Amino acid sequence: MPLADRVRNPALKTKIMSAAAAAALIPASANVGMSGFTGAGYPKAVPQALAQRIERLHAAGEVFRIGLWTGASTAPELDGALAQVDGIEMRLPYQSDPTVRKQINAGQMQYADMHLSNVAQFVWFGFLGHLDVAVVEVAGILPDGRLIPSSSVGNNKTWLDQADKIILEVNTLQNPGLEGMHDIYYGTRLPPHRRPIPLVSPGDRIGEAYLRCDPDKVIAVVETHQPDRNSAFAAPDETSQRIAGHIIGFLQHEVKCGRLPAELLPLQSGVGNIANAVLAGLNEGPFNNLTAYTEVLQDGMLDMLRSGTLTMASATALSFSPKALADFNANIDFYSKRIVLRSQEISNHPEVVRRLGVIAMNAMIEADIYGNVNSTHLMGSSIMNGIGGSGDFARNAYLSIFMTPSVAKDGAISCIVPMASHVDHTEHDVEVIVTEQGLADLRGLSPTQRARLIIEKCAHPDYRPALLDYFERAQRDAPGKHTPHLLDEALSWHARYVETGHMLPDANPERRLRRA
Ligand code: 0RQ
Repeated sequence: MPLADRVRNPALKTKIMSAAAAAALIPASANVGMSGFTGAGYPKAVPQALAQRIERLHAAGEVFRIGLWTGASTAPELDGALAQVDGIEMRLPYQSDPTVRKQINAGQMQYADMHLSNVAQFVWFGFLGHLDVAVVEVAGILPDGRLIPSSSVGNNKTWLDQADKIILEVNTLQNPGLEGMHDIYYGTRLPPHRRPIPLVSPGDRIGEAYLRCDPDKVIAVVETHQPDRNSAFAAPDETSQRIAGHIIGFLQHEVKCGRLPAELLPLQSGVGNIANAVLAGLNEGPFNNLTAYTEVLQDGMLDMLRSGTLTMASATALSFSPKALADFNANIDFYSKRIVLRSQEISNHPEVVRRLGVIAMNAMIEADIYGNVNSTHLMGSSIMNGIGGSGDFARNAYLSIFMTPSVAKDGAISCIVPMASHVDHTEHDVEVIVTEQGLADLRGLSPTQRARLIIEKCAHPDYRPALLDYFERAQRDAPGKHTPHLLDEALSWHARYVETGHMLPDANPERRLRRA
């Protein structure tokens, strides 16, 4: 559908301009709220034009950087382009871009890694400073100025509400059939005037299909005709298939014991290949009539919707491979009856997650023997991506499951360690830990009971003796016996890896672990 048919408001039609002209309207040091969530629905033309402008200004000796706020991760055209020209002063709340990651870890870019459900309300509270400009991708503009959201909603409602000025990118490549799939809730208020969020089932519609927008604040309308990131997923490997198998077996057991209904409870699934493999396993597995209350709808959930295993999915973003996108576009009438896209303050809302009894399944970097989980930092100090929504779900879920292969980097790293080098999810928010080795059900256990189970069920056999040795000596020598640690040794595995490239003291670096 051409731009003229997408922009149906006469006043906003007069504001159509080039991306370069729009980028020129963003002031230096501005806080800019851009759309985008896991590579979906992010602006593409304006950030690239802004990056070119910044490059020219920097070459001329001027300093020009912005505060960049989004829903979650974006793509090379946004994060990548702006980071490559050193154009980002402060990034929040989530990223997964290699250049951004490198700059953060080099200490050249500030990064506030935040629970995704908190971002919108923190802006209203005034916790993050003033929002100067919003740059939001939309699928179209109605005659009355309301906006048809794109492939993600994220924080767009808040950016449009709170920013002084708005730049709209109308993406003529997005499927017009997206119209009607969104549910934007305008009932949120500030404490002490808050009311319960009236959502009691994943498919409930509690808001409006469009984003409200004050046309007087719009300073530019720009056309984009570029696809979303659309990364492909790796085919499930043996490790992820085994992780999926353990989780499915556990869920079956829970149904048998009467702790879960036959159709389970709404599923939340994190990002990445392992999460996608678990969904593929569920699609072939024994369950039917499932629902999802999640952030990101990946290929796995689309397959489940198509097969009927999943009847309804609520999310804030669609993050598909090119193959899944083609299927989505070809069958959008079918999917639009089964998908609701919401603001991330609702898709991740603690109150709703707790009410629905969500089963949260997220990947992690490492867990310690007591069940504390690190989702964000490598060797305690380098950021990987961010906590994203994992904390919103983990703390409030009916069941919170964390998964990882038992080892990383060809076995040089154990993902089960004596003490986590960074903690995102404390032992209190983690009910189940799974690796390809097995599953540890930690519910109701004391720290030392948890430690035995995690070592026995989840650790790789090459690390199990060293973990047991640490745990036994800690029980003997630690001053406290509740969560026994040897403080001078607890992080020595990480320190050894940084120094020698392997967590074990006697490891031959050439050695490759036998596949257990
Ligand atoms: O590095 O690619 O250089 O080899 O970390 O590891 O196994 O490919 O895992 O892509 O599924 O990501 C936790 C990062 C897992 C992700 C995390 C190395 C490993 C590899 C990636 P290489 P994998 P995945 C909702 C939920 C937080 C946000 C979240 C994440 C790389 O899932 O960002 O959950 N989660 N959001 O080699 C050192 C270890 C390691 C390690 C793995 N113990 N030490 N390196 N690696 N384990 C969605 C949103 O919120 C948007």
